[in-house]
Amino acid sequence: QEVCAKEIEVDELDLQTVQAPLAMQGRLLLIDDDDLLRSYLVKQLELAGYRIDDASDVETAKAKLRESAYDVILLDLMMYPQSGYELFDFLKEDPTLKWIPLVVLSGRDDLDDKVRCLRLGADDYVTKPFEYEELEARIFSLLKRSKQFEQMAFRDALTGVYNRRYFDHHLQMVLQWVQQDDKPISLAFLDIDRFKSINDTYGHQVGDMVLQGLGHLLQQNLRTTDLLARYGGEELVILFQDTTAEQAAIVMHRILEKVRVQPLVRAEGQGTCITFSAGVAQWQPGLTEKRWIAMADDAMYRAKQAGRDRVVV
Ligand code: GH3
Ligand code: MG
Ligand code: MG
Ligand code: MG
Repeated sequence: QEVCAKEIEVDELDLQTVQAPLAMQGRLLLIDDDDLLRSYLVKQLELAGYRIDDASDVETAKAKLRESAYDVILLDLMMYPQSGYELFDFLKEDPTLKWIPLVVLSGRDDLDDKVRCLRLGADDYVTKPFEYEELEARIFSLLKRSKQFEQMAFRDALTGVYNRRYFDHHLQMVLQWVQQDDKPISLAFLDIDRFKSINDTYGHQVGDMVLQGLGHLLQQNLRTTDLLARYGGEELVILFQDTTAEQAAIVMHRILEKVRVQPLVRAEGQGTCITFSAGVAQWQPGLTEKRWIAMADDAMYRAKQAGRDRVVV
């Protein structure tokens, strides 16, 4: 049965992506040991629409940076026991963190500090005391740039989810952190079942919409600490922080139950549902990146072999 592309209506409920104002898309991390300044800035920036986390020392900041994705970092220099400078190396060594715009908030209006910070990778240097309006405007401007950069370098153009490049970088870093941490961490590989027949039946444009719809649905059903990326054509991968394989499988299964009945695309008033096969693998001490991916991929292959439309651990 042939369906003309013009007759395809994207399910509005599923695909309507309301573009939030820029501030609302911005997630900030504020690192400062001054409690008063911190609570003031958190309050002001939240009112302006930003999502903001804060930390009063470098170690706490590192932990937060490992857990969540931030768009702009605000960093105080004079802190105890570690100065703000201690964070520069940590950021520089990470292929994804090093791109996050960094604003230094410093009490020192000192030429040496300014030059040193900018050379080390800071994007801006603001001297305390500052006017809130000016700081906010600087954050806004950096955010605009970083959103554009992220879109081009780290996002998949079709679905908007992270791309393979970002995923590979991120996984590399996660494996360095995971050695020091005893929280479980799991990987899920997902491959759409018989996707070729969707393309053959409805055309590539509908196939593309199905991919977009699936990306959107996954994003809505995952936590912000879970990382979703497009690994290949119709293969997606999810990295679950602080999650065992069994817990990840439950999440994947819940999503599978949704896509079975919830049309991602409507063609001629008729909804097209899909199924997928997924494989889950939990990281174990000694596992390399490659082996870990292979384990999740093997589990996914077993799901296909067993008849598709299922999740295998
Ligand atoms: P299986 O259940 O075994 O996974 O069957 P399948 O048809 O999904 O698998 P196969 O690997 O044979 O085909 C994958 C198809 O996905 C072929 C390719 O045309 C399609 N595909 C890959 N990327 C895209 C894309 O970006 N858009 C569209 N529309 N199709 C894509
Ligand atoms: Mg200080
Ligand atoms: Mg495939
Ligand atoms: Mg497939």
